[in-house]
Amino acid sequence: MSLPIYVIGHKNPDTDSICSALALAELKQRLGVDAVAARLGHANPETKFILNKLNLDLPFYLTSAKCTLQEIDIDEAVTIHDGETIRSAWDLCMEKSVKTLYVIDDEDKYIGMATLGDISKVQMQDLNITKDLLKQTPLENLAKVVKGKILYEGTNERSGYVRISDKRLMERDLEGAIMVLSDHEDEMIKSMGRGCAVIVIAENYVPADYIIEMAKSEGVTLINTPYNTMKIIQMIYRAIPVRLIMTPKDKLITFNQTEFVEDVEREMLKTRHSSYPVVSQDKLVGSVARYNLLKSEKKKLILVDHNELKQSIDDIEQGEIVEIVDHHRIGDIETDRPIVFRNMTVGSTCTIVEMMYREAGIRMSDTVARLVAYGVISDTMNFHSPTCTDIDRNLKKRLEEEYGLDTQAMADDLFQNTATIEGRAFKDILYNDVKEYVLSGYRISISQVFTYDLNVVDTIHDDFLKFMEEEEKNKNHRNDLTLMVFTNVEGKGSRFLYVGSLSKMLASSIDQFADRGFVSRKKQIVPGLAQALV
Ligand SMILES: [Mn+2]
Repeated sequence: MSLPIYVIGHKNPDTDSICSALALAELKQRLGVDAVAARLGHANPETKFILNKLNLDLPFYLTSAKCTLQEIDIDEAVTIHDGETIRSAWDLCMEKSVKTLYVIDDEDKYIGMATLGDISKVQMQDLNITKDLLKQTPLENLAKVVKGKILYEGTNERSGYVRISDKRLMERDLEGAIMVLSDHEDEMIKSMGRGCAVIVIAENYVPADYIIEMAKSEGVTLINTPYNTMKIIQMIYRAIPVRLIMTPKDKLITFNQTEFVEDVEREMLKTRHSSYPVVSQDKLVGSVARYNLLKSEKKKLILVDHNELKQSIDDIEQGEIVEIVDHHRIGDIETDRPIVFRNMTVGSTCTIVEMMYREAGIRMSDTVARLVAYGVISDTMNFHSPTCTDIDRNLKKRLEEEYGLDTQAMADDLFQNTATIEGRAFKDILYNDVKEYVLSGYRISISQVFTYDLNVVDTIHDDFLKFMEEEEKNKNHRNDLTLMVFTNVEGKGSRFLYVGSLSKMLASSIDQFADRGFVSRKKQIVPGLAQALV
């Protein structure tokens, strides 16, 4: 199994990060790379509106960069039903070249493990132990293991002892014994008279009717077999069912296929089995050994629309970053190997992805062209934001001329349907698009929401401030400044609400942001704050 490369946007995904992930994943696929778009959080209503419009499913939610057992190659679990004989178990081990069999019940549920060691022990260990096992062995197993036929099934209880005919036959305790006899009917009569439970008759000898009649009246089982007495004795102990010699699962380590490889590795170090069962809802899905873990690869990741650790998947160090496509400041990510790191000062990541299509000489599909259009419309406030560049405006032209898209109509439709804060929960407004920064040692979080009508902010002003203060109070680690930015969706200015210990100190600077018509968090607000904090 080889895993796809995951193309992921940032946490709290915005439209650009989802659209660019989808568009880049498709480009990679068309270039022959097994890539799949993923996301690191819930899509916002705007993105959902777009995907719905384009008839696309949400990308898959990637929750960890670590691999689980179901994402790496493991071995087939060779299984055997618990009632099977240890002879069948041995044959199966030889046939499949394995030392371990996983035992399942009638419902195919995993119940234990039997190793070659467990099987050979039966032949080597003290007969007293084996006798107890043989006592519990079903009659059908006894017949099966000697390729025999049950001529009559009696009721006598078995002791577990196996006896042959010898000079001292009449001195021995034959009560409940399994007799292995040849064609001597007088021995059969004697054994039955002394209370044996089973007579296994060698070389297909069919006893006379009166023997069968006697068996019926004495409660003795008669089995005949093509084997000779020597072979019968050799085989008879192999009739023991696997369930009697297996180690039950509660005494063993079992892994679930959703467990992480590194946790499995740690658990394995505590024990020294050669392989372990992997289950899903009590059913076996495979067998895992140390070498499976050593051979397993890390998850490969392409980051789009972000390049900072805290904006990416939590355990990113467990994965392998193979490429970054972004339009934000360079952050703190380190890699072991050289990678393609494409960072450009353009309005959206989708803009860069479209360049990559052109560089590869591949025309975007209609759906990808629309994804790219929505991505850039969303990220540049329909080409009005200060982050918008000539490169973005050229893209707009190409989308209109070469792909026949009406970007203004797309933007109107999108914003009218999604850009409103009216009726939205405060929690949703505050946390829908949050970015955290450390500036001059201060923890600052900036939330941004876009809306058609900024006047709505007046109606919620006091309540929203109260809400922000409450939220801060409940945090273990408070921000020095929490800033909520309400921005007109087409870039016609913003309104600001803020709480935190820096509020007083920064109040006049932030008021100026409003006067100066700041709309870009990245290009205007963050640099503005940084300057005010120097
Ligand atoms: Mn972006």
